[in-house]
Amino acid sequence: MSVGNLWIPAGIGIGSNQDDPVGQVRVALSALAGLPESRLIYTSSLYRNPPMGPVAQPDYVNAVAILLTRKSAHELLVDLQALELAQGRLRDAELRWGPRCIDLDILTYGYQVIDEPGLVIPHSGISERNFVLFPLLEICPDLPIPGQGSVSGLAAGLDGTTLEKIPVSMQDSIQG
Ligand code: A4P
Ligand code: MG
Repeated sequence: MSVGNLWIPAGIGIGSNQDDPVGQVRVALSALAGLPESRLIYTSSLYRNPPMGPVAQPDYVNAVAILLTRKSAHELLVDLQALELAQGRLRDAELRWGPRCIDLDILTYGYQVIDEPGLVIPHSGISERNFVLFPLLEICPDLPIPGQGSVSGLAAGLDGTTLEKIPVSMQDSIQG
């Protein structure tokens, strides 16, 4: 169900560690800019960083974006999964926490808190993920993470030194 004329700010997390991650993240940012009933208003830099979690895998490239959207959170999730599919993500063949060509997560959706089997907002683990909070800090430090505080407050408790900002000038000339 759309939310009528209301434009809701939504934080989107973008990650890739397969098949030219820098290129994958850039394609995803362009695709987000083309979503119907949504407007891409901010994008962070791209950050290379080591994989989090139990699976040994290549480094990730992560970024975040802020959309204004008239879609409901559930509709937005459908849109993001369609973009993942269009970029060649084969979810069924993947390991949980394993490598992927593109992962698009809803980090926040306005002030909403949703805890359902197929949709958890704010995205679980946000408070421990430097690759989410530092890119958010770059573009919207005051963004509220409902129930948890602000981006700047949460980022203050994390180490950002494992994140390497990828200069725009390098993005055309490097792979992976
Ligand atoms: N789902 C529930 N809530 C949400 C939400 N807020 N946004 C459901 C998006 N999806 C949400 O997701 C599995 C299910 O989560 C979906 O069907 C949806 O209904 P998925 O994308 O198919 O599977 P996944 O990617 O394995 O799960 P998830 O939760 O996105 O994985 P994580 O936790 O993001 O782990 N290390 C670094 N440095 N950077 C990374 O980006 N990513 C992962 C993946 C591991 N390590 C990483 C990174
Ligand atoms: Mg995901």
